[in-house]
Amino acid sequence: MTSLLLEQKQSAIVLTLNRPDALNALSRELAETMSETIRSLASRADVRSIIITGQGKAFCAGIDLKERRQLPPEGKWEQSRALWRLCETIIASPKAVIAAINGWTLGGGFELALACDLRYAAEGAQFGWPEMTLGAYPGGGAAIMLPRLIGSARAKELFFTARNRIGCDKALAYGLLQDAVPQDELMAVALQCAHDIESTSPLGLAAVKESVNRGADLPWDEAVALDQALRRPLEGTSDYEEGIRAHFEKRRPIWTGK
Ligand code: CO8
Repeated sequence: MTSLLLEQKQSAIVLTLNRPDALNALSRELAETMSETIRSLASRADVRSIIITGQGKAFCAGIDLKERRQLPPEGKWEQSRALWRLCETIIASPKAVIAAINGWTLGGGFELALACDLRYAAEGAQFGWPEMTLGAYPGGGAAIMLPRLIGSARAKELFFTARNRIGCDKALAYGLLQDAVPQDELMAVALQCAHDIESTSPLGLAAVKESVNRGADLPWDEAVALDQALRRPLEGTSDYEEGIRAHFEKRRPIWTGK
């Protein structure tokens, strides 16, 4: 049984973590396969977004602890690095990456969701950091990503306290989710979002994603310089002309990514 399913739905690729018997825990192999798959989609003009979801009752219960306990220290480090490389690959992808979160979203699974650009959850999803009670560390980048998303005080509360497992209400209140919807509507909502993304230009989306991801933590002048450097080349592209032409011709633009 393959641990990662790939299905194309119009301009979206749905990647489904398919280890339901292990609550979709991330083995090193699964993390590396996901990274390679997401990287391979970067140059696909027919793909505008990637939806990540989980098979069964979990989005992802974190790093594979059964694999982890068998590994020597260097192997444990490599397993953690595979997870962090997966998060970096998602953050660097020029595609919009949407998490469609069902059920348990723990540790590395929460980090996987945080690395995505947009997060929709099924009501009943649970989020948390078990590694804080396992004597470990949220090593998939949560200590970096979470404070940037929700502020350091809230991030510390989630890391430090017994309240480190939260439901959708709190995740919504903290701005971690775009929305929480009934389970049977989750994929339709994620696909609608993917459909909405189709109307934006691919080059513009990739540039604005990079500016938001990198610019937020730069001093103002550097952020402006980055913003201008990303924006300037777009103005010479045929998609830029097409966007304006389509506006005046009152039709949907036909993007080429050039
Ligand atoms: N790894 C491997 N197998 C898992 C994992 C996991 N993370 N989580 C669940 N499973 C397996 C269970 O062992 C069980 O398998 P089996 O049937 O063979 O015993 C099966 O999935 C179903 O699980 P449960 O029977 O436990 O299901 P419940 O509904 O009773 O409980 C829970 C669900 C609460 C989610 C429970 O399974 C649980 O606590 N799982 C562990 C969660 C966890 O601690 N995840 C790891 C977090 S640490 C992490 O991700 C680190 C990221 C960064 C790396 C940096 C260094 C730490």
